[in-house]
Amino acid sequence: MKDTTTDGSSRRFDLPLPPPPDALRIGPLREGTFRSRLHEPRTAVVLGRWLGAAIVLCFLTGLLSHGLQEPPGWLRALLTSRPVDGYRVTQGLHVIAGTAAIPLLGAKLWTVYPRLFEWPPARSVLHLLERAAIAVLVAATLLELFTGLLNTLQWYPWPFPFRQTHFWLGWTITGALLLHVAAKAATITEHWWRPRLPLPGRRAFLGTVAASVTAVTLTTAGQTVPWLRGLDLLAPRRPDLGPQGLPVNRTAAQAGTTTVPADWHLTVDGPTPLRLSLSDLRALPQHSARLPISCVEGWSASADWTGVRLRDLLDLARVPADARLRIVSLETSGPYAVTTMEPVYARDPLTLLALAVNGQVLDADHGHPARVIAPNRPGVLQTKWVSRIEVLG
Ligand SMILES: Nc1nc2c(c(=O)[nH]1)N[C@H]1C(S)=C(S)[C@@H](COP(=O)(O)O)O[C@H]1N2
Ligand SMILES: [Mo]
Repeated sequence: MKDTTTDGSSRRFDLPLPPPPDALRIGPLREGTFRSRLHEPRTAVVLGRWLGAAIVLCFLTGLLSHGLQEPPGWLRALLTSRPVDGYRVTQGLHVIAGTAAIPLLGAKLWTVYPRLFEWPPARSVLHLLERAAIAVLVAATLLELFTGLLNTLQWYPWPFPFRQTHFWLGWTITGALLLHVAAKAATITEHWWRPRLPLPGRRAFLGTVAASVTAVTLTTAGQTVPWLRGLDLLAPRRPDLGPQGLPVNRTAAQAGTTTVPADWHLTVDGPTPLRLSLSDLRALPQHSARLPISCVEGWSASADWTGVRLRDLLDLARVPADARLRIVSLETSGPYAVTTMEPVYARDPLTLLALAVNGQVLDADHGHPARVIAPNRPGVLQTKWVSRIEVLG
């Protein structure tokens, strides 16, 4: 133990810093400012475990969602169109865990915030670096949860792109969290197990935090978990409200697709190119599938879709089985006006160019005259108002 300081950092690689003059020790920097007994390591460790679990779950499900939205080359071969509800579950968990992390982060920061005023502010270079890593961790986590929450409300009051920022903050948090856990390893191990002597008030505090997490989860998870729908008081979306019983993210009016041109037809590229009117499409064999729309914002809803199997259209156009597709919408601008589809989805018997939903011709807001619906995919890729299917080779 002789190379280790009380907080577990190694002295051999460390440079001590001179203590600052005591005259600077004013305001909250004075000793005895923070009186609650609950600003102590066991409480911090218990909350850290819960928060850490939520962060890890968010990170893993977030990586998956990011990868599915723009699969890099190596991932393309690994994509699967099953289970049908896979993305609904992983993205539902992402938003549920992220929402639960908000009260957890609040409680954790309250427990440890007196450390912000610890004296001396930095004992050594290593201590300074450790504190800098915590500053990064706290700032990145606050920003991540804030942008994520606002994204579930479809509100983007910032000039940077949401998804890329959210993604890189996720990596920053993960790196800073690993450093934090490594730096605090000694404290974490010491306080991991339940102490013999309970601290008065700790159980009540942790119980209150657990109750808030449960309340927040129960009142928002109904946007994706059907049996919690009745409790869905705070979620931004009711998955059963909207035209034809489905919510809408971007309406036809917003996309500029309210009036479909009278000569609308679907073009399918390929060795035998197709040009099909709506009645041509209706004359082809129709299939139905019950598939969810699973929005990255965390709401999801299943519906009965009817239309032409995409693979039937591709076979008619003699498109090679391993071809990737580009799906082009009538919408001329907007991030989802053009999307890419890998062959596992394109060739799945459940993937439809849907013309109807829940027994009715598609509403303009759901993509009339035709939209893509495929299993186990993010909602952003379920392109509405389709006009052209191109072959990427
Ligand atoms: N052309 C086009 N298709 C689109 C979008 C869009 O903005 N433009 N939004 C997507 C998103 S984010 C979702 S969640 C689903 C929503 O489908 P719905 O409005 O039918 O529920 O459509 C997707 N298809
Ligand atoms: Mo979405």
